Amino acid sequence: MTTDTFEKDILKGLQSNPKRLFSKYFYDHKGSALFQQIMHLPEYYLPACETEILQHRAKDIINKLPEANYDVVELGAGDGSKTAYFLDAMIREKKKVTYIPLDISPEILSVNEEIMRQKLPGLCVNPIAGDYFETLKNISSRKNPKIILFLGSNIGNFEGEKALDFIRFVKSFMGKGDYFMLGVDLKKHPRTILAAYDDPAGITKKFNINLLDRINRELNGNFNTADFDHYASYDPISGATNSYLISKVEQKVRVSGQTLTFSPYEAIHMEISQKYSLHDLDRIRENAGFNKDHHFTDSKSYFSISLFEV
Ligand code: AVI
Repeated sequence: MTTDTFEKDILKGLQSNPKRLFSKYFYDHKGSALFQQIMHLPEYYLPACETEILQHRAKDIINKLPEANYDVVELGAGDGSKTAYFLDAMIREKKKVTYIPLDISPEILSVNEEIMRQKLPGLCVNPIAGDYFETLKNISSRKNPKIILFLGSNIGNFEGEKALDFIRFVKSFMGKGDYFMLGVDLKKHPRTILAAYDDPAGITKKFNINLLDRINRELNGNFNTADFDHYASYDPISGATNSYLISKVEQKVRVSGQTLTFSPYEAIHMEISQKYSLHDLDRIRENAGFNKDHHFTDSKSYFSISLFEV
């Protein structure tokens, strides 16, 4: 990503009505560290639920996979520490696996390789650094059947129809006998969801505010972050969790030489974290053109790892 794209996206978003920013820009160095803190918050139940499924339901998932050899391709793999549980189970079930983690960050892929070397010595790991919208092309020519992993509820950060577009895009690189394995946060009690995005320690607020700090640093901005508050809402009908920053006062802010005006209590939409029911997932699977699906949930039914079969 060039500074140009960042600048264009930020200015366009802040000049729109309603104002908006893009959560993909949360993850600079400080934002990534704050996200790690979020992952350890007691209210942010998602990682624990997904890990429970990967640890305790891996065998049930593998029972649905008929072939002996698989390429396991992971989109936005990060350090792969959760995925290691699934790969370990694959090996125990005598599957021959090549693990292909895709991530924008070469540094995190080195950490991923090291974790796999320690936890699963002998596993064949072929990392590919770059934007997975580009690097996915490299895997369609491979001969082994594929399991494409997209974990961590990352699908929830796509707005509306874009989630379905993305799943269709991934499917265009898949063939008969391949599987898409999607980690999805499920609809549940609204208060449980809201608490995950409005933690009392204020880490999620810092995570959102950090994007204003980033704009100040990289785009010569002068946001006074104390003049903004964080607000999250959850709509139990649509399943949309939306995060906003609210301007507490009327103010003018300069970014990249442009003046932006905020009315009192004007909101900037920061992020959507969409929640799905299993029924919603069945519909998405069908609309994306997959044949069948299987859902594997944790003991509280908070989270699903759903397997879509081509
Ligand atoms: C990365 N993504 C799945 C997280 C989510 O739950 O939407 C990002 C996040 N935003 C606030 N807390 C966590």
